[in-house]
Amino acid sequence: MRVLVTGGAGFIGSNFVHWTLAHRPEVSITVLDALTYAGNRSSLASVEDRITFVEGRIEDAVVVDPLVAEADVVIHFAAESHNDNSLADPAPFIQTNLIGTFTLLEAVRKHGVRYHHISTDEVYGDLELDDPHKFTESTPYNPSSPYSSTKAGSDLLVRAWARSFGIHATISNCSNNYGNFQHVEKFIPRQITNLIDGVRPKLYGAGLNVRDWIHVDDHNSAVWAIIDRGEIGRTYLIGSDGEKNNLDVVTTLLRIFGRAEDDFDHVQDRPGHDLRYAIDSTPLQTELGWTPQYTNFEQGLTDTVNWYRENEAWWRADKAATEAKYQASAS
Ligand code: NAD
Ligand code: TDX
Repeated sequence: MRVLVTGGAGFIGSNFVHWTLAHRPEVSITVLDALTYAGNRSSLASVEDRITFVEGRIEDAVVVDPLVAEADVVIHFAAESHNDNSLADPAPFIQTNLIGTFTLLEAVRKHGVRYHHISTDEVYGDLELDDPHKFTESTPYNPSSPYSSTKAGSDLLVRAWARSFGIHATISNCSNNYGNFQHVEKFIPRQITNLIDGVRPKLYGAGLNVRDWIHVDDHNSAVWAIIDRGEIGRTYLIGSDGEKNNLDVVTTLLRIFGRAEDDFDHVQDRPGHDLRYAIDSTPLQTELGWTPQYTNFEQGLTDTVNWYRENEAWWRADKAATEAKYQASAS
């Protein structure tokens, strides 16, 4: 099987490449990635000789068309992925998440190639803290930010191309991922690298916002379950019952670092900050037989802390630039 992985130099895409090479030796992988600020070629350094890497943009039909033509499956991870950046400048989100997805869809339509679309639970908006319902595949779309609205728009393009043109597509909407190779702009690696540098973690607002954390390897094993056994045309929600509020995550990290549990700063809240996400992944578990492997969040977090401690060369160059960006948007 030949797979085209867009965004394979990013956080989840690079983990997908490593997971696939470890578990699916029959698969040959081509990565298409623009190496934006979020793409890091060194995330693939240990497997460079086992994959084909193409540097290019998903909006570029001239690049995309021949790569799709020679693939059996396209797995589309590439995106502008950070909410805070989308508030500072939405333009790249429109370009990559909407125009880029459109370009890929046109190519899979032309060449009749199977397509899997990676998306987020943020398309459903947010839940009250005491809402007994979680997101399901029939929850109405209600995105809040420029990031989540462009992801919602890209999902709707996929649904329309499946219905109108009969492309063979599936969609997955996953909750917040954590693990190795995540950019230091994101919540967990930002706080881990702050703590390594002796800087206090930064919590937006009161820290009561809830995210449904899943280890990136569990996300990627679910993606393979959908590619292998998913029903064409369906949307699957991926989550592993990992709801935690941000304050709990910060205090767990402080404990792992042996620091006092109040050794953090409250900083200005994110505008429009979604309160809570929660996924019901029952169909994935009962119909496709998927089960998450990382059920102990504190252990998964400890492993992730150790990875950032041991791989400072991977993140150090991005840290100062990322903090400068946060500093500029706060002033
Ligand atoms: P990321 O920002 O770490 O990586 C994105 C990758 O896409 C980078 O390598 C970047 O260079 C590449 N890219 C960006 N624009 C491109 C373009 N125009 N053409 C080609 N390549 C381009 O993102 P991530 O966190 O790994 O997220 C991957 C996917 O998973 C996204 O679609 C995101 O919406 C989705 N998702 C993420 C999470 C999460 O918690 N991170 C949760 C659910 C879904
Ligand atoms: O410094 C911080 N302090 C803080 O309290 C940062 C960067 C974040 N936060 C909060 C905001 C959120 O409630 O932590 C939570 C997680 O923030 P992010 O890591 O920015 O993730 P989120 O906005 O929830 O979106 C993530 O999950 C869904 C990914 O970035 C998306 O790509 C994915 O779709």
